[in-house]
Amino acid sequence: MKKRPLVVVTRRLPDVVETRMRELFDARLNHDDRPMTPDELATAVREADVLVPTVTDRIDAALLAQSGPNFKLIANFGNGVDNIDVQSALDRGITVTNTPGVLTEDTADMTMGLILTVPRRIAEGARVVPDDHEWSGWSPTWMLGRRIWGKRLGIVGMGRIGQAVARRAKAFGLSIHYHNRRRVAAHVEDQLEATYWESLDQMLARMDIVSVNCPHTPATYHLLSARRLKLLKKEAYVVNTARGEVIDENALARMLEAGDLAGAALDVFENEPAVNPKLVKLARQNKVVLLPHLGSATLEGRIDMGEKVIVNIKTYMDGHRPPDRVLPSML
Ligand code: 8YV
Repeated sequence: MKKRPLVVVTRRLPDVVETRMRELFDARLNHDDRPMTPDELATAVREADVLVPTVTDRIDAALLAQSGPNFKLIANFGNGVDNIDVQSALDRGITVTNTPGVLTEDTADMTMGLILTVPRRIAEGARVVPDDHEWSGWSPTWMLGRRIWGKRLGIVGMGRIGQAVARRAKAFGLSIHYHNRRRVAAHVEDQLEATYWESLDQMLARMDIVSVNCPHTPATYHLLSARRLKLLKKEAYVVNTARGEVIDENALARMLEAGDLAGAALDVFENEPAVNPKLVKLARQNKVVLLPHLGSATLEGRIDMGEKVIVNIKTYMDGHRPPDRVLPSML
């Protein structure tokens, strides 16, 4: 009988996914409600055939140098693979896969929800529960937010998620603008009525709301730098459901604190799972909305991601190329 591969999963997955994994593999599942420690990850790559990491697990060259003779596959539970040194893995004959396409709509829903909410949530004095636990009665000038209908939305990164955000935002009456490494196909631009900006600087200076939807790569690290953030209008909002590393968080915090930006909503952070204490303080001052990386966090989406992980592992173990193999050229 063929030996079942030892598969180490770094975080708890939906029950239906874990049940299937136990049926198919020698599954070692981490049910502690915390990330695995570096020592635990080192033991995993030393002993396992397959590792299933999530976004906060750093799979770098130093860890991969400790991998054992059986370790051949990193089946990432997630679309973004910036947590993995893909080139080092490939140099060691280790295949990397991810879970593309199944979290697009959920992440776009969350992004659109933040685009709609933030200009109203960060209205002056707006509170979920007023401090005095009773409201001073409705007034025409009470907690005034900002209209988004008719405003300009600048999307940084027009891939699957960026385009899904554009489809939603168009339906809400926003004017769609985007900056991307490459211009998208003309028919896509036409469908979305989207305006391409070759210059990110020029786009940022003219937008009312900016949505970050690009992957984190060496080229996009601090793409929204302190210099670029200063190009934004004071009444502009920033929404980030992509990767925290794309924005210079400290620069953003300084602008929010100084009132040089109307507000922001962040679902991702530079040093996850830690959150910049300056942002936490600003959240208490109602100048920023913070979420703990919930963009794709639906039960259906997590199950779809888990099923893609299982297919990638099974395909690889059957001696075939996994459908979601990641190559450095794709990043
Ligand atoms: C996932 C994400 O939840 O898939 C991604 O790239 O950022 C999230 O939507 C996360 O990766 C889970 O590991």
